[in-house]
Amino acid sequence: MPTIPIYQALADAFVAEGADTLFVLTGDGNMHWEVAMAAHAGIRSFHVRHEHCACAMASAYAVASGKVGIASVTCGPGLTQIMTALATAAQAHIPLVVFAGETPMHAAWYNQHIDQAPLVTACGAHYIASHSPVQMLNQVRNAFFIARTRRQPVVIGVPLDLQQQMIEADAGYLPSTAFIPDTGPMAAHPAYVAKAAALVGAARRIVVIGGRGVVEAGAREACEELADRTGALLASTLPVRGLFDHHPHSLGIAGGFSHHAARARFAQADLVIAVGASLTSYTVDGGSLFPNATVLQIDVAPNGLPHGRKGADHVLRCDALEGVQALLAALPPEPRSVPEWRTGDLAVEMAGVADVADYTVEPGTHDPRTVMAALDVAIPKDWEIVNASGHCSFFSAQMRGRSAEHFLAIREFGAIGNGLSYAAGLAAARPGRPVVLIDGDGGLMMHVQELETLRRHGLKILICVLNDGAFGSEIHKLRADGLSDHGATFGRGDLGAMARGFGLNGEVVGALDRLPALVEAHERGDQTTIWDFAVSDRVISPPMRKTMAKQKART
Ligand SMILES: Cc1ncc(C[n+]2csc(CCOP(=O)(O)OP(=O)(O)O)c2C)c(N)n1
Ligand SMILES: [Mg+2]
Repeated sequence: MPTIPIYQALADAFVAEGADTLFVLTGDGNMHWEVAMAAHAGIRSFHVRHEHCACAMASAYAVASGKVGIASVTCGPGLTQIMTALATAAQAHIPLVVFAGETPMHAAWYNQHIDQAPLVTACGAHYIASHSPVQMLNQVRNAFFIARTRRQPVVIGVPLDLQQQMIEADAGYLPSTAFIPDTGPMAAHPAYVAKAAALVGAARRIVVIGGRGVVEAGAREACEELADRTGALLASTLPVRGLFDHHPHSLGIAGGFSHHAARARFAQADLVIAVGASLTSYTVDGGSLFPNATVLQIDVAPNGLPHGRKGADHVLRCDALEGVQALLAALPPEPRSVPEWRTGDLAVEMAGVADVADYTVEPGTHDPRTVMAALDVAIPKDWEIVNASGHCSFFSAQMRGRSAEHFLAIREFGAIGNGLSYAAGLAAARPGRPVVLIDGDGGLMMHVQELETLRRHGLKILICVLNDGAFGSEIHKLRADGLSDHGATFGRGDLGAMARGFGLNGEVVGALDRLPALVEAHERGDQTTIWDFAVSDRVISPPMRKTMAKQKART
């Protein structure tokens, strides 16, 4: 049997697991493995400037491609850099495998040594310390098996001296997919379907909320049929925003980011049917969105206590499509007419601005709502949209008529600074597709070094910055408490000039009527573009107003 270095065998096993795209920053702990990976035909490696971004890009790649995301970092300081991205991936149930080195097994001392396992497990990820040459490839299979079946990030640590040892080349590696049982779709229990049908029969004002499970199961049309049969309205969670936008009785987003017209309807709902949605605190807006509704949940993994709050009143534990179809079969075949609930003017109301509060903006600044409305008109409806974080994300989430498949938002763990990485991961997953990132100035600046990565790898992204010159989320809360906002205000530098400094395109956008021409210019170009919109820091989003009201009530 010929022998090869362990790092080579490890790379071969990753490729056998279907790895095709790698996000990496190299050091002693992973450089040999990375070169062995890159030597495989068909592997694309994105070399980034900060390990956090490798992990965050791989996360977005996994979400956008449906594959396991692959990132790699070196041992010690490389690994400690990815804590935030790892925790986010764990909370978002993103399948990820991170190849990390470990410091040498046989050294008396190594300056980069740290106990890696507790760092990784504290983030909610799984750690595999791979120290046995005999088990080395089995551990790669275990890592991918766990990532795929538990939807959990896994870090494999292999000591860098061990990586150089020789093992027999194994041509018969069987990937983890060969071991995942095919259980078929999960069907609903008939007795529970009958009870669900009775709940639906007794309700008059129903809202069907679709989540990620609807997209994954291909249950969108079935949900619409359920709504049309029962005279219900439709809504979606934020991650699949736009799911029912084309439907005349859609309320858009359910949750803290709801349109004011949707919020008023939700308050009157007497039954919410949550399909493939885990009823997070975001979706139920901390429990305040539909206080008068009974909740029926159709989900493969219903949780009775999501985010510390009561989950559903009745549950169908099954796939989204199976459950909705079973419920439809148990309901009267004739569509029910509920004219007082399905009023004709909903679509007109929803087409209006999501928040109508009156604010006067300072001269030389835009109202972020006006910017987003203009962008929504100027940017073609089928472009990929990445929603980032910060106060401004309320405004950017309000774009309409864009399908859930072309929208990416990973909000778990609540970190800012991921927008660029998520847009890059999405662009890597969908080559040739136009990608738009809408981010705040603070979020963009946190990992601005990745602009260089975008340029070097030719990733073309349109970055729209809602630039309030501040950490908006902080200044509004500080002001509500009567405290100085000096530590969260930075002023509005020229982010267009900054982009040009990176060899990209960019400008400060004043007159919004230039947007159609600017979209055309971006389409013609072959580089990332930054549009810097100076937005007022006086316009406050509804969720922020709610937070501020709570702060004021406290004092
Ligand atoms: C990693 C991390 N650090 C700090 C915070 C606290 N934080 C939440 S929003 C925010 C401001 C973001 O600023 P920007 O991207 O400009 O958006 P804006 O709120 O101004 O619209 C900060 C600092 C966080 N959520 N995550
Ligand atoms: Mg800001």
